[in-house]
Amino acid sequence: MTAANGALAGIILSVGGGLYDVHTPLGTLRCTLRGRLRKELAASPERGVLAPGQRVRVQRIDAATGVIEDVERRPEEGALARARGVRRQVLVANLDQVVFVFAVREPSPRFDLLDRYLVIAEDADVPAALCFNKIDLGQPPEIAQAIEGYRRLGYPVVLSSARGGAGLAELRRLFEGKISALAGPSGVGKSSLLNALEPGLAARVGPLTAEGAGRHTTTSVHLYPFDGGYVADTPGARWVYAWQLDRDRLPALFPEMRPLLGDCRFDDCRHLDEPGCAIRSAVERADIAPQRYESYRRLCQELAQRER
Ligand SMILES: Nc1nc2c(ncn2[C@@H]2O[C@H](COP(=O)(O)OP(=O)(O)OP(=O)(O)O)[C@@H](O)[C@H]2O)c(=O)[nH]1
Ligand SMILES: [Mg+2]
Ligand SMILES: [Zn+2]
Repeated sequence: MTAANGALAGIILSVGGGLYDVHTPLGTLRCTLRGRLRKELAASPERGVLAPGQRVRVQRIDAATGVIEDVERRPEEGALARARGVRRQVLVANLDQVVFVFAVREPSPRFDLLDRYLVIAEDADVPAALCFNKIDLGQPPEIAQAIEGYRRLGYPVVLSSARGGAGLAELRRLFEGKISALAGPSGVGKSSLLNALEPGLAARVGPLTAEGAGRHTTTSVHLYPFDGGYVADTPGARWVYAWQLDRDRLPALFPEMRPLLGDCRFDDCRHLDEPGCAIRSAVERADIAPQRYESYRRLCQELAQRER
């Protein structure tokens, strides 16, 4: 708890205006950065800003405030990041898992976006789980079928309703003792799920508008202490970006492709139009879902364009 130098171990919950809310064994403290640390961080690729989830050491000033003295340096482990110009911005650090949330209806799930999220999680080596919310609205059969496909790939799947309470116990078990982030498009019910698990946890819930973005939707990443762990609510939609993804690595980021990767006729097969491609044969046999393969093709093209 309290170290020899009097500093407290803590974890950053939120960041804003140069201030950091840090959860410590003595409560949540609003902290500034020690000048020396600020200078050190300014030279880092993250541009001097620490992310929620980051473990730090804090010198307490009084019951409500403190100063961050030190940072535990493992910024790449379990981090979800987005590109910001040429810089990289870590949105959440230190994650044990990311839970991608979609709605079964209103809005309908965009599986191409889900595949993009999954690739980014695989690339970052953050375990992924899926949550399909709003099942009180009923599941269209083709959606239910697609969801089963993801379950077969090995991703844990929770069907939930923030409104009716279905799946909440399962989500609670999923979150217990871990640092988790909820990510997904706007309006699927991420904040609502957190509030259903613990009233007031993520107070701002937005109405679903025509554009899918309500006035009160989540705008910044905030980590909440929850059941011995932490859960992050992240802003909707497009913040996840395939940051410097290596195109050669892409096939290995699709779990259903991994076991087949040595089986193509050509060692440098991109699994697009080459003869003797084991991946395309698997798609033809329906061992790989055509929709997943489409996502692969799309991401592959996108990365090729960016390499140019
Ligand atoms: N029918 C139904 N509606 C829900 C459910 N969960 C959330 N909603 C509604 O969906 C809308 C969006 O919910 P939010 O919790 O704000 O969604 P969000 O994912 O946090 O959205 P962003 O903060 O914009 O990313 C609100 O009008 C909620 O009342 C659910 O399980 N069933
Ligand atoms: Mg929200
Ligand atoms: Zn191939």
